[in-house]
Amino acid sequence: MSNLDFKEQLHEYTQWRERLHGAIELYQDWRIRYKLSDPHSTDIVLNILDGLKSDKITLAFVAEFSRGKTELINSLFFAETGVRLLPSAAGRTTMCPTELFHDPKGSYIRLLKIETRLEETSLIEYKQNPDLWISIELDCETPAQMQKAFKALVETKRVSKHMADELGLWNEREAAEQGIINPETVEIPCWRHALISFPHPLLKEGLCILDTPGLNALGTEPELTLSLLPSAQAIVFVLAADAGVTKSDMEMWRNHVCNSRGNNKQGLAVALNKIDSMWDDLAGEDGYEESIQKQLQSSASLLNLEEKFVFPVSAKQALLAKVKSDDELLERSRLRHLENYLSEDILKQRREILMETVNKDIGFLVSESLNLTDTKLTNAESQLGEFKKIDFDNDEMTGKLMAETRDRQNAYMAHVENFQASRKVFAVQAKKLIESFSSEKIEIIVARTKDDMSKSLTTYGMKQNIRLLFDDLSDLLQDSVDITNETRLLVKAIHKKFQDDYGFKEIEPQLFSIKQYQFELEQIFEEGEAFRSSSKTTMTEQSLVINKLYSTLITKARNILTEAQHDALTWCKSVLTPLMHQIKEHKKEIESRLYMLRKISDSKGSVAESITSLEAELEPLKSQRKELAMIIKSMRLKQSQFSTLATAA
Ligand SMILES: Nc1nc2c(ncn2[C@@H]2O[C@H](COP(=O)(O)OP(=O)(O)OP(=O)(O)O)[C@@H](O)[C@H]2O)c(=O)[nH]1
Ligand SMILES: [Mg+2]
Repeated sequence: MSNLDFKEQLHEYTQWRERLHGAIELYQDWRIRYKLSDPHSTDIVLNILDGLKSDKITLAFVAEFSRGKTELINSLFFAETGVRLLPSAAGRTTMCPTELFHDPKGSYIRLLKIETRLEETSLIEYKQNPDLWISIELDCETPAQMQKAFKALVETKRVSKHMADELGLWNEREAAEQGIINPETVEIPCWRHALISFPHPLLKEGLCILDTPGLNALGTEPELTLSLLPSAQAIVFVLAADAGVTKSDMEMWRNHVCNSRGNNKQGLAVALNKIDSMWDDLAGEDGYEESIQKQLQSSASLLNLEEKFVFPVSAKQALLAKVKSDDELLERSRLRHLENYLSEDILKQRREILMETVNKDIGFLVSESLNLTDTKLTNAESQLGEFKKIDFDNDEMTGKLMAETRDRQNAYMAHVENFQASRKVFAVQAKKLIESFSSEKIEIIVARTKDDMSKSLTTYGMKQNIRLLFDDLSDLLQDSVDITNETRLLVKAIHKKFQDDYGFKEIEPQLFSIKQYQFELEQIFEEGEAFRSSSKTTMTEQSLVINKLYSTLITKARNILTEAQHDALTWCKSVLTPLMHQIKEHKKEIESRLYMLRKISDSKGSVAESITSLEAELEPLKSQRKELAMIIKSMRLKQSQFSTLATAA
């Protein structure tokens, strides 16, 4: 498979996403046209549409320095420029995490000064403020100019040992291992982070690439391990076949790669790079193959990963082969297998994840729309059937029907009153639920631990405070669990009442659950634990790193709780909507029945006319139902949710 195939697959994926977006837009139009939209469900639909529009596929490349990450990125994605676009060389090259993507606003390199590590501002906040970055414009027509501009990524400078220490970039033990003892100055990267935007076809399709420097950067930049890597769809961990799995490769794999996936190995692949260096003239082709297989097996076993996710490659051969259009060399580089995995498996997984979100958020709304449309159609059909059978010349019979319908109307008024009363009770409970996530409660906890944190004199003390923070946040969520349970019971009881007492169609209310947020909170705590206990951070008293870890964890925890509150609010506002729709529908049905009966009893001659008009009313309902069925089909939602669909299309 060539680079073009990855491009084609990505293109196909983008088209699929656009089709799904189009289908959901059609559904939203349908809801508006048939007056079935309400502000909260519209919010849900618009959110999904936004998410689909801004969806990106992020591939992260992680490894110790000099394993060949950058060379691999060049060979996978940028070979057609004909140059080694991103700087790759022996020794430490890439000095700061680098994100490559396409921003329609322009082509640039943005560099964030290393000194910003001293500020409390998070990377996410910096990203929202381009003025705080050094910006270099890119001339995308000339790859050579771009190649030159990219040299900025490897810039370093010398600063005093004190300054390096303050920035969290001085490691006494590591330096001693390299024979550096008490130096006056230390070499550090100039930049903390780089953002590169240019209109490469793959990047334009929504691909983002994250190139990272070795363990040093990961160990000192918690936001990278805890935010950027977990949000990547795939992480390619690069090993050098000639070096095997070293101690620091292992540490990185465990603490930064596996942890960032919450120990779920989905979307992880290992590139066993530099296989060309294993070539031995004396051993020949068989010996070469044998040593690659041996290295593959031992790497997979050490990393505890299935062998099919380990891809032996030679990035160097692949880049050269692509630039020189040498098919034989490309075959020898074995890049094709890794490309296949990225384009097929990763894109397929992403598709499934998106579909799951759409099913979860839109599925419920669609199924409610379908239910309501079905009810309307069935009612209209049975009313027509009934009217056709009635002997309208019999005044007594017509009177009886009128009286019966009026009774139904009175019963309906009772439903409405009952519904309003239930809604009031629910509103009180809902308020309690939403307040249980209130940001004030969170900020009190954060302020308390922050104060303790500033008083901590040791790294150990600071770490203990992080634990306390999470214990308090977990307790807060536990309170919400109890309130959520009460609320769920209430919602179930309201629905049961309308079903049992008034014969309403069964509605399975969507129930709010906070398990997901508890899980997410636990997970970031575990990731934080792993990060703080990784040997890189325990080796030295890195208060700056711990402080950064603390603020990264707080930002993440705050986001989770804000999301929980937002979801609770949306849920509270929309959970009774299906019931309300049924009540409204019921009202319309009774009114139309009364109207017809009155019309018929006033002028007996128009019975046939009334039946014709009832028949005519059926047609628009049928087409409303048919349109919906087509939209559902084009969305390809999980069919099990729509049991009546088969009869409609
Ligand atoms: N023999 C051989 N050398 C390679 C291969 N891939 C990369 N290299 C060399 O290994 C060195 C390091 O490659 P880089 O791509 O800069 O490695 P990196 O992982 O990005 O390193 P840092 O940016 O320092 O973290 C360079 O001299 C490359 O030419 C390969 O497949 N075979
Ligand atoms: Mg590099």
